Amino acid sequence: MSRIALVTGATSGIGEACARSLVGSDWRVIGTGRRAERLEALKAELGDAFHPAVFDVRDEAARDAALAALPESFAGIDLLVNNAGLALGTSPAQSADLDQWKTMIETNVTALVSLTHKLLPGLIERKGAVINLSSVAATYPYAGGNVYGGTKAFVRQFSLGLRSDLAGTGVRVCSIEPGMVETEFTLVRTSGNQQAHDALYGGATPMTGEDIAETVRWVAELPPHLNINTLELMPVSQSFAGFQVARD
Ligand code: NDP
Ligand code: 8X3
Repeated sequence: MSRIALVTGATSGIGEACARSLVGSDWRVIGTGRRAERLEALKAELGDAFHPAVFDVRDEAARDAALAALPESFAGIDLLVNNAGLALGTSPAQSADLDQWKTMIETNVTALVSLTHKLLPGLIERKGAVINLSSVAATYPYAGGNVYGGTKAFVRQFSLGLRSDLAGTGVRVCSIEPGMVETEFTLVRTSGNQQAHDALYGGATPMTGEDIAETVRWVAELPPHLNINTLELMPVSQSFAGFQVARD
């Protein structure tokens, strides 16, 4: 019998690619997101192995109703892929929009820990796995990354803390930390600025959602005695820059 994965944020980018990759590898996938029509299109493409669950991850009541309504064939989640997330804005902290900061924290941190808390008992029962989408922004600060980087550092450290708490349960936890992946990420971050999207990814050969999805699938399918704690990836075109110095 195939295993069951819940992938948050399956309407676009990395999560959508994860749904395809996992179904292609004989998983049954519950894919979540707010855009129902995107999930319905995936259902039409992937068939009975895919179950669409439409909810905002910040809305615990809607989430719980969707989980309670899972068909029998999707009950018993073995793998949680905490992928739904976003960056909003690139302004320095001193001119950033506080509401955008709150939305990032509510989505990338609060909703992620809440869903994880909800599913942990079942994951322990089934010796399952949690794969969290952090980012290189967790480790390498950059101008305008402020709260986004903070949320992703939380995701990384939460993942490591989970590993520690789950010792002896057989549950695996991995923090996946990608650099530049061409998805809708920059359009969301810049409120739909196509020029910003094109300028960031143009000529850079960024990673794709499929690249990250293959990594997620690989981590999920490792033998049960192996755990990848953290996994950082970048396109070859991306690397590190030096410190900045403000001068008089
Ligand atoms: P996309 O914008 O393409 O996809 C984001 C997904 O998150 C969508 O499916 C969206 O669904 C979902 N989502 C966002 N907010 C909510 C919400 N409130 N409720 C439910 N679903 C939500 O971006 P990516 O695929 O690039 O991002 C996926 C993850 O990867 C994020 O956590 C991001 O931080 C991380 N990441 C991305 C990198 C990149 O360079 N692209 C690099 C490193 C990490 P919908 O809008 O339909 O609700
Ligand atoms: C997304 C990668 O470098 O834009 O997490 O923060 S970055």
